Amino acid sequence: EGIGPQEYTALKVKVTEWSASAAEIVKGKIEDDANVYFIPATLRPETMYGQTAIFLGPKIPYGIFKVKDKEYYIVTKRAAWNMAFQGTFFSSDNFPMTQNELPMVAQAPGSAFVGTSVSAPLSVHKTIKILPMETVSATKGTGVVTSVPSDSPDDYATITDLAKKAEYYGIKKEWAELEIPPIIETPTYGNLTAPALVKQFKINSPKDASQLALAKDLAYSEGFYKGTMLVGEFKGETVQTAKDKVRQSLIKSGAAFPFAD
Ligand code: A2H
Repeated sequence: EGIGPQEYTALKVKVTEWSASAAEIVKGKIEDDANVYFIPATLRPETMYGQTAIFLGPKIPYGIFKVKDKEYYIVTKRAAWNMAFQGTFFSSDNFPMTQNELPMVAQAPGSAFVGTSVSAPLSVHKTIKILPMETVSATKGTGVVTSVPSDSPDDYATITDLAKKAEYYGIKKEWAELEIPPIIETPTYGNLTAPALVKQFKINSPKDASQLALAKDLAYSEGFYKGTMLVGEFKGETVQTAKDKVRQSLIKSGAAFPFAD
């Protein structure tokens, strides 16, 4: 972490129904039959079966960028600019010279999209919701984070807090209470590594940064070096071998693309 560029997997999470405020924002700017995708950047593609929500920073501005005919991505402007240099959505003849030339059709804070329904590749849940996460960094990845509470202590702490204070966050409690499916078995923490660690470290809030950093390191190394897949195409294989296979499979099917930060 922090050394050299991160090689993420950028996942295409499709909008199926806009929240009321998002519907207002896209009105007249996006064709009714266009496909719009939120693009979370992840370092754990093998956990995508366990996605239960997509997190946006409520105060962070997100752009809706036209990638090609009838296809749009929602990411930070900074991420769209990075993608431009990685050939994600421009051919050489329409390459933007400045950030202002990016094909952005609308811009809104994350809060405007909360409640939007999306369909995430590989998730056991057919539909998941856009939810707010205060700790999202505007300057990392795409600014969009997919929530995998089974294996990410940050995600588990956030989803627990959202369910506890649903009214305060202006969401429906059930959006934060989708079933958490076990994805990876580890010898020390069982099949729900993140909830086990959050409990062990007595983490009560997503802002408990130092304890979460510890839990995150343990979850990552235990999962990567000792984990076994419980679901999906590579069920029974070690995480070490399955990780890149899941990634390649997502990329090959067009559900994801490589993204460096
Ligand atoms: B990971 P690194 Cl299951 N702000 O994906 C905050 N967090 C962000 C982010 C942003 N702008 N962009 C990406 N991330 C998260 C899955 C996952 C992740 C699991 C376990 C651990 C884990 C599901 N969430 O990350 O600082 C994303 O969450 C622990 C490191 O660039 C991404 O991978 O190394 C990871 O942080 C990238 O963090």
